[in-house]
Amino acid sequence: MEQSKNVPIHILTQFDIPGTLHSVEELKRGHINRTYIGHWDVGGVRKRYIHQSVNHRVFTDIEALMGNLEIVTDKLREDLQARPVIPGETTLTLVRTKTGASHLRDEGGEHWRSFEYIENTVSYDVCPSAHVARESAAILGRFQRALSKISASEIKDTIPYFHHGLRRYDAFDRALKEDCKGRAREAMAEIDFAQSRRELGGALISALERHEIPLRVSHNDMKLNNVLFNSAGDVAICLLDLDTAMAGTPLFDFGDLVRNTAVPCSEDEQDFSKVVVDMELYRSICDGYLSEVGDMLTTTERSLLSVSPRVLALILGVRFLTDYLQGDTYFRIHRPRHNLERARTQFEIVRAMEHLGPEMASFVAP
Ligand code: GN1
Ligand code: MG
Repeated sequence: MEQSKNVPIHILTQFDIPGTLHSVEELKRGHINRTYIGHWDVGGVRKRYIHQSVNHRVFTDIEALMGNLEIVTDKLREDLQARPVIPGETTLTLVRTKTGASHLRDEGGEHWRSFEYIENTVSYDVCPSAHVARESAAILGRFQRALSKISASEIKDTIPYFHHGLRRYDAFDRALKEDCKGRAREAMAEIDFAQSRRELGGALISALERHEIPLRVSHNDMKLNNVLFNSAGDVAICLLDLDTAMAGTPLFDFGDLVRNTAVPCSEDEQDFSKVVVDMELYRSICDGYLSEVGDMLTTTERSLLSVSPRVLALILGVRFLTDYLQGDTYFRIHRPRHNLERARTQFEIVRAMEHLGPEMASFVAP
């Protein structure tokens, strides 16, 4: 059997899949978990399944994580049954073990889980069209609307203070003070940038903590490549990566989607002539999103929509920079200084959006 390195076959074969495992290949995506495709022979037919090892240094409470996943996918399935659906529209389906467990721990302490593979789909790392931008925003809106039926307190925090801009700045301050790898001197420009935008970093979390906007369940990792499209690539049918779905604000998701979808380049693009906000993509995201949740958002939420992409890009940039200063212990990197480059790109996005402030606000004004 062909096999990716580090995959414990004896763990995968304990999942309730009525066939034999033929081969496993790694799906190279994500900075945190490791994801594989298992090819199985099921009654003479080749079938695919997703197998994933959850990064337990990042997700320390696996029971909370898997519990949330069940609550969220049940609610999404309920929503799909309660309204006219788009052909192919679906949600993640967990495959349990033969003894009914949602996950298994291997000898090295990694937690493994499996999902049904959703066939005949495509996803995008870089947004190819206004139509795709609109679709991805609409599926986000449907997700938030469905989850508005559960209270944020029913879901556990899988990573506490995840988009808490002020705490992210505290962690950055500590990393900078320690400078354990002596890297601060080559990151001075980025450090200065981060320090000059501290107030922006706290904008959304302060509104939440002052109860100016409601706490709701949000996805919290709303990247375009977490949206599956149908095989023609023009209809969004499933939202992936539900591990950080927890209490937050829809503004985290709208902001995250805009920062990575309306800026059509890779997250580590170093040619800054490409790091520009495409206003047609932005406008399509606004249209698609508001068509689904326009009547759900409060006036204050709506008035913060246009600033949220800036906040999310800044917080992510600060997280990349912090990880760089700490020696790249959190985000998987593919080359030296990768996290510093990622931080630069996010800060460039913040700059671009600062110039477009009033124009961005005009499409989402309450
Ligand atoms: C991480 O691993 P991935 O790509 O799903 C990170 C997100 C970042 C994203 C940036 C748990 O997500 O917060 O926005 O990288 N996830 C976690 O690409 O930290
Ligand atoms: Mg993720």
